[in-house]
Amino acid sequence: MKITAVEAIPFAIPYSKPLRFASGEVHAAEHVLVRVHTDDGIVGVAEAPPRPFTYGETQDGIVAVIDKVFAPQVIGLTLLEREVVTGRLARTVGNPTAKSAVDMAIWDALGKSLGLPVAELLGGYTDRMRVSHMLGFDDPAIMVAEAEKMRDTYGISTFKVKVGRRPVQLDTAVVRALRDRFGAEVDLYVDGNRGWSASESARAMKEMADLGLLFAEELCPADDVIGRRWLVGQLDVPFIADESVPTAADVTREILAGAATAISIKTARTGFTASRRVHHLAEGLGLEVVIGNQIDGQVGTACALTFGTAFESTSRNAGELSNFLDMTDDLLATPLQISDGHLHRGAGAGIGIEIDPDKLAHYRTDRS
Ligand code: MUC
Ligand code: MG
Repeated sequence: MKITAVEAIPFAIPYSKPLRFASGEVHAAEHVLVRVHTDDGIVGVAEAPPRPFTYGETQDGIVAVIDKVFAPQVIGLTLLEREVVTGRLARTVGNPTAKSAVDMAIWDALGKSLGLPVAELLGGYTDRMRVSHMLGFDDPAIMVAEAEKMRDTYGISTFKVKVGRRPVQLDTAVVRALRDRFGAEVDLYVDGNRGWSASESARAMKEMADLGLLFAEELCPADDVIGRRWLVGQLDVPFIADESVPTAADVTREILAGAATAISIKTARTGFTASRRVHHLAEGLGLEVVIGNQIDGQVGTACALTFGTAFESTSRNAGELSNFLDMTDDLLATPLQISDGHLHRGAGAGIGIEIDPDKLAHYRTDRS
């Protein structure tokens, strides 16, 4: 079970429909596939999605930090020394998705070595999750039509509506149009990606008070320290911290400061090892959690599903597991399938996926 090599392979897969939100937009999945090899011939995989507007990472930077810093730190360790890996990677500041992909590829290799699903090694609570679909910026009618398509095609009935950075009236009109179209058939919540001020957020939430929202996520920046506390204190729905809580320590700080009352867990930024710490911390603090999406491809989605299905609290709310539907293709030999509004995890060992070598050869960008 000794780690012999770590590969960081950049690839690019176009989106059929770009995703737009307050902090940025994504037109192609320019991610990094991480492969961890062992001396037994096992290969563990995971993917890192660069999100410069959220964590400052770039695709080139992820490849470089893995090749030059992380790979030499983990080669020679065994798959069972995950806390040693965590300690060594922690010597480098930042780089959350690069660290997480290395961590999750090691877990995948461990599961494959043991012949067991990682979801069962982590907790084994369930084998499926309800899916929440994220609706990116567009005209209200187009966003309603997308929700209809998601409901009719995949049975999805929970929607996270992107808001912020455009006229407040336009955002609230979208949420109202969704509620008018679907009534009580759907669950709705909003995510501002820090795009409103605290006072704009308060006004918007008042305007939407009759729309039965489940949550409000990261409506204004956590750096607006007093404004954010003022906002969170007056809301009657949980306020989810997402990009403001990339580490367990950030969760503690934001929650104790009254700057959030729930958290998003994203395996893309905390892997399995640190997500488990965040999950246990949330349980100890009595916080509601949502499995979030870092605009993951199917590899990343399988990782999020693995973690989400491992515990009761992570599988209670619908998980954001459908962004890959906006991509033209993916790397898996057997694509993930959402049906009846649920995603089931594979029964296979590790994270339960297999990379299609032809697809990887086609989409990787490090070889001509
Ligand atoms: C989300 O929940 O915010 C968009 C930006 C980011 O960091 O993650 C995505 C989705
Ligand atoms: Mg968010």
